[in-house]
Amino acid sequence: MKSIFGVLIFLSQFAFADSASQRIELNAALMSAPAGTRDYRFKLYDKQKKKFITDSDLVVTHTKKIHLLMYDEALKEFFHLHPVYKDQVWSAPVTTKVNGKYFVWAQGELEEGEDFSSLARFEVVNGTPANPKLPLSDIRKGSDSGTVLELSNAKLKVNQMATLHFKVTREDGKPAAMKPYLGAFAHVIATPTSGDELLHVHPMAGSKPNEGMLHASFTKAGEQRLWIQFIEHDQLKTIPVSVIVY
Ligand SMILES: [Cu+2]
Repeated sequence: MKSIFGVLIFLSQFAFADSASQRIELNAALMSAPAGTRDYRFKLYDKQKKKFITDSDLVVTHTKKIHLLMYDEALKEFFHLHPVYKDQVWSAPVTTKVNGKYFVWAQGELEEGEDFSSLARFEVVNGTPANPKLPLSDIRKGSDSGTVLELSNAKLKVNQMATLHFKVTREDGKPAAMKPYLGAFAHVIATPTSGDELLHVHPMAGSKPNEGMLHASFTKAGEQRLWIQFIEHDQLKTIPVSVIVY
């Protein structure tokens, strides 16, 4: 049995837009760029303190100061980056090949203990055609280079805490070998199809080494994309699945 405290701790990680997210503004150097590799450069402005956030204004969460999450409107392209702070600017190299409008979120925690999750938009042009925006439906199983992830089919209701069991297996029959990624058993990043909300939660390790338990509450009904990231056999896996919230 899980205690309610465990649930609360996981939820408090990075909730949807909250007061600190309104407070911290993501000011990117570029709103649009040709496909290819570039540094995504930005500043974080604290509207309350009326100053830009430096490296020392933040505490480390899941081994990094800032987690930068980027995905396109079709919810197919996905990047989880860790910008570094230098000369008053945060930056992370990113290679985008596919055209489209992207959502970019910078997540972190202020020294005073407030989490923030700040959104900017970015457009990629002159690359391969944008992914079509297709229905996601309920697909709770996916794989990445031989590693298979499956979520249990618990029914999900809007604004209600749900428990999803999380199981990792391998196509070659070997036992799955999970190792923590960025200080967690796995990282789950979820967004509704509108793309403009973000939930970032961490499943707990389960009783078996290849199993976990994910507690999540979705604030919007409809389809949700989930990207699930973990390390298995020393390789980072990123597996997209999707669920429907009623
Ligand atoms: Cu995470």
